[in-house]
Amino acid sequence: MTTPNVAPIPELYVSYDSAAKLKLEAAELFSIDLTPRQLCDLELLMNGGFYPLKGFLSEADYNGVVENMRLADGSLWPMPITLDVSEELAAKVEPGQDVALRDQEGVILAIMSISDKWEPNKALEAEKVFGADDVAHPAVNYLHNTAGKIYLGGPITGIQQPIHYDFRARRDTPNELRAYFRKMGWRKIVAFQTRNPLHRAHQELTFRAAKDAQANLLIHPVVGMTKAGDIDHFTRVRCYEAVLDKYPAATTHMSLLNLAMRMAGPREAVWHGLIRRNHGCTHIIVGRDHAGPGKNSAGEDFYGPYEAQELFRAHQSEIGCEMVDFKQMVYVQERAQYEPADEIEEGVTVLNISGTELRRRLVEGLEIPEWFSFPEVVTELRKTKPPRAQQGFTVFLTGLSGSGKSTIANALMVKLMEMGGRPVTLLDGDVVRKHLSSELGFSKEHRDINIKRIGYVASEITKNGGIAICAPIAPYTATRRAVREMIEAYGAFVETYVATTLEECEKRDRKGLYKLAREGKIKEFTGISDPYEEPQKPELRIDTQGTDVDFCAQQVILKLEQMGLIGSE
Ligand code: PPS
Repeated sequence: MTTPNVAPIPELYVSYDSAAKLKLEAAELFSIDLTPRQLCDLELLMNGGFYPLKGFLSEADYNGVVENMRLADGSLWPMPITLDVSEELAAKVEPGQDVALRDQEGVILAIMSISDKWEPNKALEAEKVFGADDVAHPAVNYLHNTAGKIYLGGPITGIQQPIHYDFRARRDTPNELRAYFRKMGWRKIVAFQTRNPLHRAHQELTFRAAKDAQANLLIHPVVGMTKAGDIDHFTRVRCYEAVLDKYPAATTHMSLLNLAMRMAGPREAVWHGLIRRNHGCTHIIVGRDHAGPGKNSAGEDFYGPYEAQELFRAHQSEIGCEMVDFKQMVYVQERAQYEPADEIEEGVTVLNISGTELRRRLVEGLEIPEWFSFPEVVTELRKTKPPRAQQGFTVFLTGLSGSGKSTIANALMVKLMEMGGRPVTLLDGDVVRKHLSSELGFSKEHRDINIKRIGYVASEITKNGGIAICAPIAPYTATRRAVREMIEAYGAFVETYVATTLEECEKRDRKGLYKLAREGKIKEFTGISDPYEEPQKPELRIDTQGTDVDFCAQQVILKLEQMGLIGSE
């Protein structure tokens, strides 16, 4: 295979002088504020990480990519890189128009010349690209519940790179990496893609992969967007830095990749290969279940364990980056060393700690042996993952109006305050509507905004080690899920369905609202003239009928205890 890192890769940036001028002109244009995912995509579009793309996909390119992983000109590209916007925004722009693309602080990063505007068939995109139209897949969920309805496509003129304040020295554009490899005289480079901390087995396998290929090693972790619940990139980078010292000096390099992953398994592996080729790598390690999204809604894997490797192999020559098999390394106790799992004779003792077991040990503050991970890595992980009983969490009570959410929430708050240790904040439906959401009504759109505000506040409380108790109606599954994702990035989310029936709520009618709703005097009333989607898999379901508040609150306390969220530290 030729060494792809000898020449620079085309970027979409204009020269420094033109950029200043263009920026002034762009200030006059209609602006689009990019979402975090679009910002990640834009960075890699502009710096050549997504070469040969010249901008967000046009409709013809999009159709080709969705259908058969090819741009309209026939080149291989597996992932739709699309600029999704709301219908409202789309109505304000037309093909032929230039728009300014800004980051979340309003800094102008690029100009896009809109060539296409269309409404995509998202169900088809989900089926073809991600393998199923199932919102258990994080990218499909994003597609249906976060992404806008309309796509804009067109070439990009890059003005400046997105700004990063963290780990600047560790971030490289494809051309910076290519230049580094040239300077070091590295001709063969194996990339290791990861979104997890490296433990000893990873260090052994990457080292061995590079040795076998007689190549240098690039640890190339994703720091853009990974899977909800992953360890934050600040912690991970500190862990990677600790592991870097364990490789022989001058053979290994680490660089951070601001990619927004889609967890698309096979297609994602091909995409990762193209991105690494663009960054000057000649090889990439692809393992079992590469970029796997977890289980589908039927509890099965979305992709076969080796599907990613198969698809990669089928397109390897076009990708321009060779696949290196991920050799699973296991620890052999008798010989006190790591060895490839497929080379071990019968009868020896193989030790392993699964990801789930590691999380359990971290959560419960238990020992993590040195043969499994480097002590420096464990120290970093423990700093961000203190035992559960010291972490923040959110109890999210959902149910019909008058179901008893507020009463249980108040009793729960008092009990938790009595226990002490963590600050407790109650975000009751009515109270939130008074202080945070006073301008909102009860349309679906307004309810969603209201719940996302609650979710945001609760996630901040959780992040900072407190307890948030929320008690809104929160009638929509997708919105509750969005809140769960926000919170689970920092701590536990205890969805508690207060399952009082509509008949019972109406019978109690504590605020007299049901009567008014029946008379049509209150519109869009949950349960009467507006939907309530029952939680299918809440952490806890409380039937309030025939029980008193104290007992209901006690059930929550017991659940928290069972989850290790309260109790001994
Ligand atoms: S939502 O859907 O989660 O945003 O609703 P939430 O903010 O929890 O609602 C708070 C209280 O508003 C009263 N109320 C209504 N509820 C439902 N539908 C309509 N149309 C409505 N209008 C007013 C109701 O008393 C809710 O309080 P709770 O504590 O749930 O009884």
